[in-house]
Amino acid sequence: MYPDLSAFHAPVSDIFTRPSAAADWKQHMLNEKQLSFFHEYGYVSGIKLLEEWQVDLLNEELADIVKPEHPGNGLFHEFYSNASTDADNVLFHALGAWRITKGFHDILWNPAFLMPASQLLGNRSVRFWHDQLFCKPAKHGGVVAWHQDYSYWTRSVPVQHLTCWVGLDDATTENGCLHYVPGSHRWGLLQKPELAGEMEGLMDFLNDEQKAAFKPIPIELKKGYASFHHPMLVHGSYENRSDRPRRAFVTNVFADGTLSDADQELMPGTPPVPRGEKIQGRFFPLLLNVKDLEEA
Ligand SMILES: O=C(O)CCC(=O)C(=O)O
Repeated sequence: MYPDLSAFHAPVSDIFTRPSAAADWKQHMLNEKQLSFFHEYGYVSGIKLLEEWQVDLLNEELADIVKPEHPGNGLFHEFYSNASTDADNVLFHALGAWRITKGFHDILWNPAFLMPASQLLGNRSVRFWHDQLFCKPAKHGGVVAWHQDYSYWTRSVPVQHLTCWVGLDDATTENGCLHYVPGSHRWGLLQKPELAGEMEGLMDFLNDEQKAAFKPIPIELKKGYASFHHPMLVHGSYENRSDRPRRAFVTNVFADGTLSDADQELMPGTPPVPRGEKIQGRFFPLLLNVKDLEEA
């Protein structure tokens, strides 16, 4: 049987160094300006998370696990070689890579990700929700339709979630970078469209005021750089018709103490967490305990 790395709630390699002193954490802190930008607009971008050699390593692992015949494939919670139904608009989308390779496992404990994540969650402990791979091939890469992440996550309450998107390629408007609608995190919960379906599907669910304020901006990022966004922020990405792929790894977390609001499994293939109980256990590890910041 292929080893399931979800058994390990700490790094299993030395790809990322674990901070041993408070200063090691502090170097990754967002400043006041970045924090207030996030609260005002619903995102903050341009945060360096990975060195080039770490990106290369992750891309090597990715090249293996995108193959459906990979021996660890059964560990993915969801796996779509093409999440759209159109061969000319391909979106590779998979959840659960952290269970399969060392790099995608250990990236969850990357201090350069955890420190800002804790700050953006209000200086709270950070618990893992799930990961995602979003990859668009060159020439025929598909869209990710406008959506709010929380519209897919209402089985977990309250809303105290956070998304971190990190590029494994330089992401530009040409190869289908992420776009945000600044300020839309204050629009309340909207209906959820088909993720790899019609780009503009969300428009049917917006009122006139929201339509008028719908002014997306591209988030161009060098590989290894990240963008954090609020769970209610409207975002999406257009096709990739360029000569370059656009690969990305996404980590979704919530503040420790988030509860299940479903009697069914929260993630495919995991035991249910009864409604009203705290989400924790093998598939939802605590990534950062704020107490560790004081003791480091
Ligand atoms: O990578 C993309 O284009 C979409 C990513 C996304 O929807 C997310 O990070 O929540």
